[in-house]
Amino acid sequence: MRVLVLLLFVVQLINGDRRFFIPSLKANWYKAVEFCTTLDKRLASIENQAKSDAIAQYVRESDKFANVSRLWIGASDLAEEGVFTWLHNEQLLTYTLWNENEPNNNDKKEHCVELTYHTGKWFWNDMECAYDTYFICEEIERQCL
Ligand SMILES: [Ca+2]
Ligand SMILES: [Ca+2]
Repeated sequence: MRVLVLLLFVVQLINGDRRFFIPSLKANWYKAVEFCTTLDKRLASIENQAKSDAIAQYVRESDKFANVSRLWIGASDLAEEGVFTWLHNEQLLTYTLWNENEPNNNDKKEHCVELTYHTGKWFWNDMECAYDTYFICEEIERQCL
């Protein structure tokens, strides 16, 4: 059993965090949602600090980090202005990591949430959904029946 755990740990180290995936293409938020779905995944949600840290680490270790400074995640206020919810369960965001003065609904056009990297950290920003950028998909947890 210990050997197995150790082996899994080593595999995890080699492969990085397999929960997440950043496709090598840019897309608007809607296309990003669709693309993750076609991979049998979903646009990532970030419900807590641990997940936020895991995603930050995944991006840092990915081969795309040099190119990626903005990433769509699966939240928006498309249903009701100013009320941000997670796409997959329509729940209000409880944990948030908004940048200073965000979300600002700039030009009254910003309804989709992106991760943005600057000054060495990731923050959230509301952004125009039509903007083409990278995005992060995550595995969908499945209940064992
Ligand atoms: Ca908005
Ligand atoms: Ca904004």
